[in-house]
Parts: sequence; structure tokens; C-alpha cells
Amino acid sequence: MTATADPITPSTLSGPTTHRGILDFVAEVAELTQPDRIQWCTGSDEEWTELTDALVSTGTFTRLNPAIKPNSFYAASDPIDVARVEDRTYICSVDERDAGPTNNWMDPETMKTTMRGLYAGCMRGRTMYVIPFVMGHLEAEKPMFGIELTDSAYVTASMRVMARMGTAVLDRMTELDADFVPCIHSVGHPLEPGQADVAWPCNDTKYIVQFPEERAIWSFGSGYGGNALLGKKCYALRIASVMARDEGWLAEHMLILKLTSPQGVVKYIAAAFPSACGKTNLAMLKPTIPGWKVESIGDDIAWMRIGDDGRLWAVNPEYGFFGVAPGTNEHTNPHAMATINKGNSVFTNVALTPDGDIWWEGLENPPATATSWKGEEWTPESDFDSSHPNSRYCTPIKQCDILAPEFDDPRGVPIDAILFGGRRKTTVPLVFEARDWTHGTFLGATLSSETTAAAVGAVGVVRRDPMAMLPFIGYNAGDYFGHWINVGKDNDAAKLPKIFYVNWFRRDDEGGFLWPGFGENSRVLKWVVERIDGQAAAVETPIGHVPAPGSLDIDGLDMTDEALAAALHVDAEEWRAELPQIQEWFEKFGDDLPAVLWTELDGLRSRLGG
Ligand code: GTP
Ligand code: SPV
Ligand code: MN
Repeated sequence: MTATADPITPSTLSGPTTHRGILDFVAEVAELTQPDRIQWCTGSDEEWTELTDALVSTGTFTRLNPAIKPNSFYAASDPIDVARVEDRTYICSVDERDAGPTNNWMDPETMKTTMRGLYAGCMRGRTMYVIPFVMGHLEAEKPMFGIELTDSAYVTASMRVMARMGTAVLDRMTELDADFVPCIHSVGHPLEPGQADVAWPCNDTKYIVQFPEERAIWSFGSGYGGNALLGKKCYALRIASVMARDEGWLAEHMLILKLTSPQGVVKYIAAAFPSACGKTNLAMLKPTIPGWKVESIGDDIAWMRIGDDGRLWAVNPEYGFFGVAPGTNEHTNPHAMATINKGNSVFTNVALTPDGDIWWEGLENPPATATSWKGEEWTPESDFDSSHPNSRYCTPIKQCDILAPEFDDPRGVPIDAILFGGRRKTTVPLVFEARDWTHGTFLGATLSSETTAAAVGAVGVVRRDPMAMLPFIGYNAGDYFGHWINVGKDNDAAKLPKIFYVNWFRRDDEGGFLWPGFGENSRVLKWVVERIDGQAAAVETPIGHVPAPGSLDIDGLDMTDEALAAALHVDAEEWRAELPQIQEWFEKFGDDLPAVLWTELDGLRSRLGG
């Protein structure tokens, strides 16, 4: 730890590195934000203990009962700071066109002036933590470094779970004199001398800003995951998508799983679903069909590159799970339960039980009474929820009992299938297959989903969420579609993954789910890999290839053929109603939309006879 009473300047700052760029960055930000202390994070167990003890003493953390959840903590946020703030998130490219038309934009210099004003003195009374981290493997051919400077101990503790960080990373950065993404984070709640802190400091004013040309991230006012753990959405998706465009790879909002058939055949599947639409659950799926096995590699982000063999290889750049708590239980996601039960986890905005455990809606055995995330007394009879719908568990990926050993391989895994999916009550069948890569890109580009509590705003509104990346594409979305099209053009189609579209969320007339979901989704995965291997039959429909009757294994499932037919049904009328919506969506992009996507829309329209 560097403790200093004197103002910090580039010439007076010292730290456990000789990397000039890092020292200058730390000194400049310290000069601007004026923290009382600077702490260079090591990532050690002692540091974790110190941080979590401090968080307990300030009331941010409540230590959970060690007999139930060892080394684990409960936190409740300020009710104004519970999710990503998409309307406060900016891509500040030099040219406005490079952020359009799906992102908020402001001129970078104007934004910096505004934010420097907010940052001035914003860390007074606090510690500035210096977090050296790497997204992906430290042993990667080109390790993807970052330095996050934050005045939040909660963020620092969470970053230790979610990313590879600490001394080993800093030493390697020093050795390589490596480039890094500078990330500034402040909760925006300075403390004047004698002023008491609050349990969840934050600010009414929030900015989540990416500078794509500079590869820099500035965040202010929020302590919530996606707004504050800057390695995750800000770096590994928004900034990385720009790097990927420039360097010919893909940074995507995708889970990665390994599927082994009863015959021992291994396939790797990546899947893009919007926030709170089932990635973590699918990534840790426990198959209900005998002999099939799923192992996890990632639950949120995939970085994918074409390998020397022409295949698309994927790595998970993260080191933990930041999962949606409500709905998680022994039936829906037993592996997530086993992971968090090992301890070493942080739970935010769930309910706290009198025996020092946590609870949330959908978990087994509701307690007779609990403290809700808002601090109210809650009972099963209460007319409000105990937990926020976007409450989260933050837990080390290494604790996952079905983590595939390939997680540690810097080369990643070769992807056989990509699934796109959304949350749609109607229209979209349980599963269908794209005709080819370009059609698959069209399916991704027109992906639609009902909004969820993962972002602040209305829930349940259908919107286009291309490739589940709407809030995360760091550049012009028309260019992003073009980049996807080019991956198909520049590579051998036979070696690229096959593209599918799934919807676990279609409803019947009574509002019930048509498909049981969760572990039963293994049946859909089975059909997908059998399609890849040319074994499963499909019928061609205007939207793509749907399972032929009898080809989707529902053996042992309590489901009638009629119910399955309803889940798989392609209703031409409903799809014709999508056409003007897709048209309107594409028109937003003007000349930036790749022409082949218009061709795809024309093809769909004519196949629908519309
Ligand atoms: P982010 O972490 O926000 O990116 O979300 P995610 O895509 O990982 O979603 P997650 O797996 O956490 O699921 C979100 C919600 O969808 C949870 O409440 C789940 O219980 C529910 N869910 C997931 N899979 C299924 C499914 O197959 N069927 C149904 N009905 N619900 C599901
Ligand atoms: C999401 O919203 O897609 C998440 C949670 O995975 S967060 O990290 O907060 O973005
Ligand atoms: Mn996500």
C-alpha cells in the first residue's frame, strides 16, 4: 500500500512497477480525483480478507453464516443503482457515425470535459484501488491487459472474483511493457473530513463511457456490476468489439459449452441470448436425456478467432459468474447452486435470512421471514418481492463442478454451433436452423427479445437486440453486421459453426411456457448436434429448418405431440407481421446496412408470400 498525505503527482508516485504508462495513468487520475490513499491490488487472500473486513465494517457487506456460505457476503445496493444504465452509456468515437445508430454518442473532448468536472476531487476521503487485470489468459499470445482505478472496495472485491488480476498480472505487464486499457471508475461520492460513509455510495448522475479510438473506459456514479466492473461489458464487449473489428475476430455476448454425446462425441456450442434470457442456465445445463453431458466454459462473453485450421475458436475472457439470482434453484441450475454453496461469493440485492443465509424468489424452502433487498421485513405472505429481479451472485468460475478443463486453454475451443435466442411469447419457434452463414447473420441481426430487469427501464417490451449485443456493440452496428458477413465470406463455410435460433420462452394461450426449458433444453442441443452431423431430419419453412416430426427427442418428457407441434409451429401470419418491423429496424441503418441483409429480408418476404 502507498499511503501519502502529500498531493500525488506523476513525479512523486511510486508503485510496485516500473511501467511508466501505468505509473503516469495512476498519478494523473489520483491528481484529478484526490483519493486519501492509493492501494495497489495484489489479489492475495490477505488482501481479500482486508477488503471484505473493511466492507463489513462500513456496512456494505454482511458476512453470511460460514457454516452455510463460507467466506461469502451479502450486499444491498442503493435502490437507484440496481442494473445497467443503457441511457447513460456512451460510445464516444471521434466521428458520430462510428457510434451510430444504436449507441448514445457525445464528442469525446466534450465528454471528457464533463467527466473531468465530475471526477475532480471525487475520491476525497476514499482509497483509490489500482487493479491490474487481464481479460482472457495471462499466457495468451497477446494478453489483453487493463488497469482499473476505482474508489469502491465492493468493485475491487468483485473484480477479484470476475477477472484474473493482481501481482502476477502487473509483473507480466511490467515485463512486457504492455499496452493496457485504462479504466477509471468512481462511485461519485466523495467524503468530506468527518463525513460518515453510506453502505452503498453512488451518485444520481451516472456515465458509462467508452472511448473506442483510445481504447479507454470512464465510468462514474454507479457501483453495479456491468457499470462498474469495467473488465466485463465495457472492455470485453464494447472496447473488445472495436479491437475485434480492426483485427478480424469477434467479441460476443455468448456462453460457451462443451457437449458430449453418449458415444463420446464432443461438440462446442456458443449461444447469444440477451441479458437475463438464459445464458448462464444453458451454460451449466444438467441434461435430462441419458448419457449426455454438458461442461461449462463460459456463461456471458466469448472472444472468437479463426484458427490456423479455419475453424472458429472461442475463449471465455472472464474468471467468475455474475449470475441472475431469481429463478436459480436445485432444479433449474443445480451446478450454479453447487458453485455458490462452496462459498467465496458475493450476493447483491437478494434477501438475507435470520440464520445468515440468502434467499430469492424461485429458490427452494422460503424462510418464514427475511430482510428484503430494500431492508424491509419480508415473509412469504408479503405482497412484494424479497429480491430485486436483477439481483446477482458473483462466484468464482473455478468452483464450478462441471467446468471443462479447456477453460484454461488459451487457444480456446473450436465452435461447432452458434445459437441465437431471445425471449418471445409468440412467433419464434423453439428451434430452427439457418440456411447458411449469411442467413444466420440475418437471424442474429434481427434478433428480437422482450426487455428484462438487467437494464434500467421498462420490462417485457419487444425490441431488436442484434446478436444480443444491442447495448454492447462498441461501433457502428451496420459495420458490425458487415463484419459478421465478412467472417462468412473470408472463411471456408464448411469449417464455420452452423447457426441456429432458439426460443425457450414461447407461451400457450393460458400464458404458460410451451417448453419446460432448463435441463430439457438438452433435447434441443441434441437435435442441433445431430443436424450438424447430418443425422436429424428437418422441414424447410420460410424462416429456416425446423425439426421434422419425430426428430426432436421427447422420450420420457411429459409433453404431447400437439404441445410440441405448438412449440415448433411457424405461423406465416405472425411472421408476416414481423416483416414491417424488420424493415423499419433495417431502415435505421441507412446505407450502413450491408445490402445482403436487404436481400435476406426480400427472400424471407417472398417465402412468406408477403
Ligand atoms: P445475464 O447474466 O443478464 O447476461 O443473463 P443470462 O442470459 O445469463 O440469463 P440467466 O441464465 O441468468 O437466466 C435469466 C432468467 O431466465 C432466470 O430467471 C432463469 O430462471 C430464466 N431462464 C433461463 N433458462 C430458462 C428456460 O429454459 N426456460 C425458462 N422458462 N426460463 C429460463
Ligand atoms: C448483463 O446484463 O448482460 C449481465 C450483467 O451479464 S452485467 O454484467 O451487469 O452487465
Ligand atoms: Mn450478460
